[in-house]
Amino acid sequence: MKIVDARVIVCSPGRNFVTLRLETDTGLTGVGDATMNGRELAVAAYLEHHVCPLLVGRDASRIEDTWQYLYKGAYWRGGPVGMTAIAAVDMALWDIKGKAAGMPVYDLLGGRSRDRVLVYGHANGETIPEVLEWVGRYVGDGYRAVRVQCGIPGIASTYGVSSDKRYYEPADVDAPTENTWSSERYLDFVPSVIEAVRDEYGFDVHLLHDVHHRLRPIEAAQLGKRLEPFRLFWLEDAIPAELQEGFRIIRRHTTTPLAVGEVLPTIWDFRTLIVEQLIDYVRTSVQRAGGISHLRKIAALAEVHHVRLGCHGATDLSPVTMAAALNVDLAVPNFGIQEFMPHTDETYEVFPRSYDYRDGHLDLAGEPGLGVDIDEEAAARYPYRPAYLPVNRLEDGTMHSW
Ligand code: GCO
Ligand code: MG
Repeated sequence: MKIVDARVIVCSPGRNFVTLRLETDTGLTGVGDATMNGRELAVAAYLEHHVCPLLVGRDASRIEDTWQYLYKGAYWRGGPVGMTAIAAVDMALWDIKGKAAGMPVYDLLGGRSRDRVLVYGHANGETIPEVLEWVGRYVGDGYRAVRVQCGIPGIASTYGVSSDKRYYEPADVDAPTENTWSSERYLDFVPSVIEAVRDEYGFDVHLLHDVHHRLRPIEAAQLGKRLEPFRLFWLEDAIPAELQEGFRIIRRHTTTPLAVGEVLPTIWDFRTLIVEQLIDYVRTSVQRAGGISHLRKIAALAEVHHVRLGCHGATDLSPVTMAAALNVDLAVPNFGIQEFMPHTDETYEVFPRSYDYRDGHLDLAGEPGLGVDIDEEAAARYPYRPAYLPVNRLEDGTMHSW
């Protein structure tokens, strides 16, 4: 079965997505997600100029060999652009293999290890009463796990807090927005937010919180310690992910579970974190970490060290990544939780999907392949628009992680 066409489709049904579509001489097609928020065209160009020409004529059934060919063959290995491009190819090839076998990809990965996939939703608000209201709505919608983010008094805008509560979208059209940050104000305030949610809703719902790479290790250690009584499911990206040794400091001081890795693309980026058991959840995604072939190796290393998978699932990962993630989530033994932010109706129009939310969980209908596709005619109605993630400065103007 040979690849006869490899096409990159860039569209913006509410937000930008980059999708790879492969076609084989048998007529079977496969899709992969290559979206990198705020830097979309870099991955599109990498695919168009350096990957697609190499794919035409290759045997579509050789998934692992193609992965190794693109990873080792580039010489300049790793990195988010290259790994996202490889991920798209890998997803599309698993999609084709599943269709050729007449099986959902999770069956090719060993079959279901569970009946459905636990997800968490995003509750946020400018103030504690607004946060409580939104946690209540998620609980009312059946969610068993909710991420909680709140505006910080004295800071004009805060990560994770948006006016559109259902479809959080941090990317801005044209130029990056400048935000201001104060770790001191944040640390003074955020424990009271989580405490208020526990007071109102008790301990029956899992609570999660995302620091979004903003603290120093000792600050993160202090926060983890102060949040212990509220038993978070996880504290996410407490410090920048590249500072792996920093997690030793956090771990030494707190038993609050730690999640990290939505920006980490390879198993080598996770090695120290997993092997030294410095984290509890791996947060990367099929799309960031080189596709299903590579993510399942990360998951297997994590399994050995009793670390669980909690894949990134923000709206900048297309429904193609969500479908691929669900196939992995259903199959691996060490699944923890899946992030889920629903896409807009326009996005679902472009990407017909076979997964659905019900009662705090997502599940796939069991269609052959990944269980998702792209409608190219619909995609053509939503042309690309330049968009950037915000940037962040401290109150004195110093650049800080966003
Ligand atoms: C999350 C993430 C996202 C990122 C976004 C960047 O935990 O969902 O932190 O909200 O900010 O994916 O593109
Ligand atoms: Mg995050």
